[in-house]
Amino acid sequence: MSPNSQLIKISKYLSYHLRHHPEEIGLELEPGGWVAVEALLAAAQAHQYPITRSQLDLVVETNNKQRFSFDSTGTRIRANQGHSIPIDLQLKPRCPPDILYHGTRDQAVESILAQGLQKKARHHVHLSPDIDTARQVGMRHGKPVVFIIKAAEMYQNGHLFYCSDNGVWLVDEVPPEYLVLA
Ligand code: HQG
Repeated sequence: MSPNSQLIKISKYLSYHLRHHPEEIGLELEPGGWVAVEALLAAAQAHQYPITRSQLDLVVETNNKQRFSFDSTGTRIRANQGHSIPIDLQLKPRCPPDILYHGTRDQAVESILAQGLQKKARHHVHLSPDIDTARQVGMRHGKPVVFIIKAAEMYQNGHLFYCSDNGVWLVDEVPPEYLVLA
């Protein structure tokens, strides 16, 4: 296996356990979604998925979407966003840029225009700061379509926005009146 594809596999393993199913390897996430690095490496080892500390460092450093962070002491790790389990990322509300973007598949457009964007299985609706990223997110689901989100207007009307450590903007919902097809 090439070093790169090995790191992608480790990233997927980490996403699965740090965002969705920590209990499958006996982990419990602390407030903020953190887990001790030592506990994570021991749990992975105990479940036939040994990861070295230097492999973990490389994944955190080189991951294409900066999906994971160490805390300031380097002793704890978390996924920056994308969780389905109920954890509080302890992010502070922030003022968003005027416009944000959301990529989806063409088959969802009609329902989104009627109902707005909903968070589905995740904690938040995920919004991208640029149209190219949004298009790539949409491509994961099918033929991509991008919505422009009137973020400043939403913010003025009291909707709270958060920004994850890797630059993904998070909101509870986007009602249809703030959506325009790009
Ligand atoms: C759609 C990846 C019909 C929504 C990405 C999306 C992102 C509706 C899907 C992150 C709807 C949920 C999140 C409605 C929303 N009717 N469809 N009313 N409201 N939807 O995967 O935003 O690789 O939970 O458009 O890069 O695609 O995991 O959300 O298509 O940042 O790090 O319901 O996941 O990052 O899909 O992706 P998802 P998403 P990672």
